[in-house]
Amino acid sequence: MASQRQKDSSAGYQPVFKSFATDAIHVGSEPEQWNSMAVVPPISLSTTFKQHGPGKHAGFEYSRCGNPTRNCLERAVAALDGAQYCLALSSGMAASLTITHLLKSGDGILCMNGVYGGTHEYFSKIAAEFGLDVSFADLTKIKAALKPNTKMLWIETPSNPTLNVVDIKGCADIVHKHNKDIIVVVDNTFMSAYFQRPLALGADICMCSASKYMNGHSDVLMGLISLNRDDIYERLKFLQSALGAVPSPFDCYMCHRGLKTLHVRMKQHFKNAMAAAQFLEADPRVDRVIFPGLPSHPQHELMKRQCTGCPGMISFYIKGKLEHASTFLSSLKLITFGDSLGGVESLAEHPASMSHVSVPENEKKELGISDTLIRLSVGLEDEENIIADLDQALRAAEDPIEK
Ligand code: P1T
Repeated sequence: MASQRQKDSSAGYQPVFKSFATDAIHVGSEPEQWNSMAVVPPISLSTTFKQHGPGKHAGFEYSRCGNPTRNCLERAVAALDGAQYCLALSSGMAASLTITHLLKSGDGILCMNGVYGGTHEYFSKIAAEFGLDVSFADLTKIKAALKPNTKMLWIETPSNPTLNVVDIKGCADIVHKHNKDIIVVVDNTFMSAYFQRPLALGADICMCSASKYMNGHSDVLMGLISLNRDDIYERLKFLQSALGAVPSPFDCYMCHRGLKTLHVRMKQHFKNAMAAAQFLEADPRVDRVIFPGLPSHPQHELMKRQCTGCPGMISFYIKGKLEHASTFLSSLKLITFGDSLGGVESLAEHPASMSHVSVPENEKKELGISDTLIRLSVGLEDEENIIADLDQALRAAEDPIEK
């Protein structure tokens, strides 16, 4: 017990921000915060904490409201996102749910077209039924999409799965000029804190599914919310505890551990993905490759201005029909055919029938989520092995297995 005593549990942590790598490894892991001087933060499993008397406690009361291990993770993420505050939730969707509870019935939420299927489903099938006025729009025409009741703008960049890059600063400036109280939220899942800093670009809230790159090992479900505004933080902190979608101390420990190698992992994801994207772009069996790091990407210049690199996410259209995509996916040997992304192992999925299955057919068509679209999450294996696997699966798909 005594060895797990935390001496400093202040939520209003000031970002250190001297160096990403140094902060990733040290912020939240200061040995001095524990009586034992542990270099690795201990996992505090206790759900309750002894209090001195009514209203008198040492910083923690009940684990849903605050937990030492979660506190360490939140301080680390805040530093990496250039934020004053961070709140950890039990999944990316739990983070989205908690953020939308900032709104009231009748308030408008403007969400960009082409977001993650689960986000689209939550906004259109759940939030809308609870009285939020949900609309989806192409953000290149953002001015026309704003309504008198718009209270929140939801951006996901690059978008899942078509990797559309949105101008965060451009959108935030327009929206805040229209009404400074509109809360601009950026889903930073794909870029991670390492490649993109939405708060520095004018966003009010940066959220992500840490189940992906931030944790990076496909073994934790987590959502993270970072922000600088005191007023929104107070409400979100209340919502985190009142709605109760909090992560376990073990998951907080795991995610905090994953963060310490984020900078190393992201550089290698970028390098491997660039090699795979160049291979696919030169391949006659592929119709079109979407990778923001390639000069052929429509928002390549914007990506270079807004981000410092690209994650391992590539989407491409295989030539042919559904049978060609299916045969490609079932022929992969090294790359795993499965949901999710952002882990050390390469993954491939079929957005039309998996991550975006809930998006209505007409919207999928408009967004380009066709039967031949394949999404890759390029991992950290040797790039030669990844490319060889893509090559052999493309070869197998030349002669597709008819279903
Ligand atoms: O799965 P969860 O941690 O709840 O995160 C939801 C989420 C939010 N935002 C983006 C951009 C996402 O990609 C996701 C989850 N995406 C997948 C599981 C997927 O395969 O695309």
